[in-house]
Amino acid sequence: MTEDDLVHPKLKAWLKQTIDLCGPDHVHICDGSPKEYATLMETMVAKGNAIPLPKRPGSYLFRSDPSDVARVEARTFINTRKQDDAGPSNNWADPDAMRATLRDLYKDCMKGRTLYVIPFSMGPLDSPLSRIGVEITDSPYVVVNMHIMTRVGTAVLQKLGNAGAFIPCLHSSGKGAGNPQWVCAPMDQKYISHFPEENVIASYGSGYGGNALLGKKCLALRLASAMAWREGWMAEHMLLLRLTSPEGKRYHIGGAFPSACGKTNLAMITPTLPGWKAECLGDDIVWMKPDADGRLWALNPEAGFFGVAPGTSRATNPNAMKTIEKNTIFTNCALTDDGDVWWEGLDREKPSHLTDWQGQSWTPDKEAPAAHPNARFTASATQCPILCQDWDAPEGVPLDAILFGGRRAHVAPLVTQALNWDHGVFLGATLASETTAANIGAVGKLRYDPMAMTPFCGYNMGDYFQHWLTMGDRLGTKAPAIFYVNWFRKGKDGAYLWPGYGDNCRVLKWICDRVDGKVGARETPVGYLPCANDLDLSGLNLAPGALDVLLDPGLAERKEDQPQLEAHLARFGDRLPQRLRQQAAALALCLP
Ligand code: O2Y
Ligand code: MN
Repeated sequence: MTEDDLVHPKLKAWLKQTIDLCGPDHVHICDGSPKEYATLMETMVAKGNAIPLPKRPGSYLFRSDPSDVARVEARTFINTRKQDDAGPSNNWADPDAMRATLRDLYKDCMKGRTLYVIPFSMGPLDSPLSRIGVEITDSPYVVVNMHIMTRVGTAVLQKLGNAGAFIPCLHSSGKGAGNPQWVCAPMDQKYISHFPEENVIASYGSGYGGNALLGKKCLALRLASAMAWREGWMAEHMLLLRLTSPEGKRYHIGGAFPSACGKTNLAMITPTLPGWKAECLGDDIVWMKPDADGRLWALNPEAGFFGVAPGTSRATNPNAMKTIEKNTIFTNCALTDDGDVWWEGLDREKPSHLTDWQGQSWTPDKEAPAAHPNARFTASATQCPILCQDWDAPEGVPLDAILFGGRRAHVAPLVTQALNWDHGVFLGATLASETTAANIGAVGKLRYDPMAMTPFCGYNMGDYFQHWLTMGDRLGTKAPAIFYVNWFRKGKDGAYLWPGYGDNCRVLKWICDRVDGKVGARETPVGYLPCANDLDLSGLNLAPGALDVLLDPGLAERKEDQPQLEAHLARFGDRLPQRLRQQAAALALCLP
């Protein structure tokens, strides 16, 4: 297919304008076929960009430039006409000024390169919830990743017809001259730009992950959250799973967790309780919409996983390990001498020799890790052994429960149920997590990350909180129940009190019982807590006294958090909904 075969006048015009601006040598319109994927990989192998992995059929290792290894929040912008509409959680730039800056950077940036046009759908093509994007990029690495992470190709163009709506997503790795294996621009020239008032995305200077695979964080979260606000649905940073009880009853659970809280592990949980079955519907993004039946229906708009490799192992996530046995793209992992990938946390024994993520010889005496801490795997959802058969059902699945969770050594109990929807929104709005070595910044520092959406909400977060409250009003008694979980509470000796991983199903079971009204609970100012006997702890050897700490509402400790919590809420100024102020006041009154 060539530009001349395109039948959509707006798409044709945008493509022509982009070709004129970026000046590529060639243009390739992606059909999304396996042949296209194979040809691109062959070309990248021939150029030394991709390393085939003989131990994993159809799999390749890529190494990025050391300066281009993660999403760059400092270079991510929301460009609204009024600064206040982007809100305090976003970097803002005036749309006209940003357009002018980008125009200069994009000018002739694709000289000597091929411009790829990637028509993609977020969500199944036959779903009314889905949205179509077209990414133009000069990175073949982006094309192969988009093949896995989204639905790409000719069928999308057919669905678009000659008048369908699409979101233009322009990406260039930038004009950087340094590294021929991974082109990118210096940090101060990187721009991950969103224009929510025009539904346009423009990214320049980074070829990595969320900065470059524009369907994911840029479209499916930042732009989609703003669209959802305008149109009456929700775009959330959540995992989605189905749990089936031994009696065969199904529960669908969404969960919002900041990074380094085990979101992918929970999405692919192997329950330790006999008879319980978990199926994965998604590990990162959920779109939700009230249906005619009054319930909230949920859908994962992605088609793959872009997961963190370090820490993933047969012990922590056996289902992820099976997912990535073949047809997987690895980025910034270490390479073993027999041609496999390796990362910290994969197994107890470190290999005696590796090639590290920067291509250097590595031995265990080296202090620096062999794999980059943000090394990634890209794998199709269809390779997940516990993928739910309804993962691409056009209507999604009806949601029973929403979890919020963070990493807290103290303060937050193992699980609480919100007292009502407004209280649940307050729990989400005050979601806080302690940083780990995997985050940037000091270890153990408390960060508020409302609904785990701080880097991903494409509009003013005060308005986002109000949108959550409004959705609750609309859903009424059919709203999913909201819970707050914390798998990371520690005892006085600094050891974790809860085993986590597959044993988290014990908490999920209590949640399902609460949804069904099968168990009572203890009402406290922070929510309904399980009575000790209602948690199924059969076969579990918790340390003596551990359960008392795990189920302690932590009121005295919360008192210490109060100044930080108040400062966090104050950031939203007069856009903070009155109903959340009331929740904060009610909590403050109950603290010792
Ligand atoms: O560093 C990146 O570009 C990846 S960020 C990411 C990838 C998959 C799922 N979640 C995230 C995130 O930052 O939340
Ligand atoms: Mn994420």
